Amino acid sequence: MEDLIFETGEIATLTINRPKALNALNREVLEGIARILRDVRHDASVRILIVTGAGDRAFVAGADIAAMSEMSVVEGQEFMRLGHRVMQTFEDLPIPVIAAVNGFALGGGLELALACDLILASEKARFGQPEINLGIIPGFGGTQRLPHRIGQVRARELIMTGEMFDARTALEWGLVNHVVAAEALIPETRKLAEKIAGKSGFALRQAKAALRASFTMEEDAGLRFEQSTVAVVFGSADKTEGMKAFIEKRQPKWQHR
Ligand code: DAK
Repeated sequence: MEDLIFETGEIATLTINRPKALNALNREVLEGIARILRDVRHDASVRILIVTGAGDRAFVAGADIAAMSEMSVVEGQEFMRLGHRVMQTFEDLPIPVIAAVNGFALGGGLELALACDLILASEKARFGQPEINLGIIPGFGGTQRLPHRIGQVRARELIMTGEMFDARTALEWGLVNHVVAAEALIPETRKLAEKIAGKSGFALRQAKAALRASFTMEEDAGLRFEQSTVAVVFGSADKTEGMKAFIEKRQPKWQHR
């Protein structure tokens, strides 16, 4: 599919490739992403996934407005379900996902970034939930994930005004992990990905699942989930190796990649 470029490997990269429409998400693109994520889930050789947008203007400028303008209520609901499923699949992937935000991340584009584990932004990145300006509201999880990440106070203002904010503000608000020069975005994202790819894949999987519980569970249930998850990690070969390597003052050799 031309609108998506997938480069596999230990560090795989998925590029949304519709630069003429600022990489807006239509049904075909979302279905294509769903297929790629299904393959990634079953491919043990992929250890980290990077998601980015083609061109130098946009990560993803939102759901495709031209396509949505033609949709009936029923079609709109199908589209919304598809979008939600894709965002949840990113969150449920057993490997870390890093969004490399190279430009506009608006509406469904910000929602896509919010479904990733980490976000690196270029200095040119601009974020926002401008749906209110189209007479709608965020439809791919933004009303839930945005307040979770940046707090109710800021999320309410952003969703009600539709205003954009820049990369420095996103950093200050704790939405993005790092802001880098535009030309350094992909190299820096890969550097971070390599650092994480050097860890135990099993421990990373459990960490991701436990972190997700902080979003999906009440605190008490989440704390119990962590206890049972850490018990599983304690039984792993990588726990034995990690601690042995520390005591022997050498680098660990992970079994679970
Ligand atoms: N969809 C489709 N095309 C888009 C687009 C989008 N979201 N954003 C930009 N484009 C297209 C433009 O139409 C233009 O196409 P041509 O006219 O060249 O054919 C091309 O990309 C370049 O854009 P501009 O000419 O507008 O470029 P500017 O530099 O002047 O402005 C901009 C850049 C990012 C500020 C502007 O393009 C813009 O405001 N874009 C729209 C951003 C936006 O509103 N995004 C949120 C979309 S709504 C739901 C399901 C999902 C959702 C909600 C509900 N249910 C089914 C209920 C999610 C909604 C959204 O994501």
